[in-house]
Amino acid sequence: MSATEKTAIRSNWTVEEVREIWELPLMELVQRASEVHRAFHDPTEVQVCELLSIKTGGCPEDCGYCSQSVHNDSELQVQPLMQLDDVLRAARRAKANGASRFCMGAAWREVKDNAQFDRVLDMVRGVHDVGLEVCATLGMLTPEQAKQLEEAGLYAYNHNLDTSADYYGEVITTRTYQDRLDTIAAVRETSITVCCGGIIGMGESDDDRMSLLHTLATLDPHPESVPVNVLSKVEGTPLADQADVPVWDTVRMIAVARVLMPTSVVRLSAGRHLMSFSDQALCFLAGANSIFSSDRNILLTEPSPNHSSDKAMLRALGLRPKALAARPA
Ligand code: SAM
Ligand code: DTB
Ligand code: SF4
Repeated sequence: MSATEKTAIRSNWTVEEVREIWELPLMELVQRASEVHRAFHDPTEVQVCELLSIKTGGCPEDCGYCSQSVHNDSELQVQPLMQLDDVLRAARRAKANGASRFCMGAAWREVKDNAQFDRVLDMVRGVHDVGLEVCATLGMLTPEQAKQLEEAGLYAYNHNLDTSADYYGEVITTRTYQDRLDTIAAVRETSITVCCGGIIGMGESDDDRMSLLHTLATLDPHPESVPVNVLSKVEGTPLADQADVPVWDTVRMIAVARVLMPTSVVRLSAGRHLMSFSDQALCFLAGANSIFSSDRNILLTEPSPNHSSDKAMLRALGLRPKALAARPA
């Protein structure tokens, strides 16, 4: 790889170029991704994020992977929107545990202009005041709602494309790929950073994975954060019986994302609870530089490694949690 290739940030990748990178022998690919990673990031740092489900279950969307959909038969207990104080208490705990980003998730199809959204805006202001990067994932947004979140101090908005445009309809029928792209565009009109990625292990083909990466890497600019989720198989959902994802597939997905989107933070997200420290070490070598960690062993509703095991892992690997650079504006 030439020095120019190492430093070029491009949004004009062709599908053929993505395939060429994808098809590299795995260790060659990891080596290349690692070089890109080192050219753009401090390879000893990992961003630690904490997730909190602020409104759980009862979601009208039919996402085939999700425990929170009313269309799925999971055992989940529905919980209404949390109170502000409880959220702020969780944010302070997250900060004490070394997290630099706090992400609030709501099982909503879209944000509605009502008292609940006003409460979420208060949560954004409050978590910002705790001194953390505030992220939210609340479903679809209008441009006006994105503006309100920006004014409240939101740092990032998570809205995943999940899979390829072609495979999308196999997983979700209650909204379109274009709906997702429209919300991402609404966020882009503000200063809020975009967190957008997907899930592997839903029965999609390699072509679908490449297509998702191509879509993400041809957004201009690239999403600042790219979560790579491995399906957490939830009993009672249509995807409960999917095959396990070999770690090599996760490593390949991360490495190609790293090569295509050099400046983005690539987050090793759902599914990490089933990975050994050495599996995760390979993912960090391949360019992952962010994780979700939890003090309750839970992501939103599914299992997560906790802060103490993650601290032990980072220590063993000679990695350290990324500090907040400066208080976000
Ligand atoms: N309702 C909002 C939405 O869908 O955008 C926000 C919450 S939703 C749970 C956030 C993301 O989590 C989804 O887009 C999906 O990519 C991921 N996710 C949900 N359930 C998952 C599972 N069982 N395994 C892996 N990722 C999952
Ligand atoms: C993302 O890409 N992964 C996180 C976060 N963004 C919101 C969510 C993972 C959810 C895993 C399933 C659960 O805990 O319910
Ligand atoms: Fe609802 Fe989000 Fe779950 Fe889909 S992923 S069912 S939109 S909570």
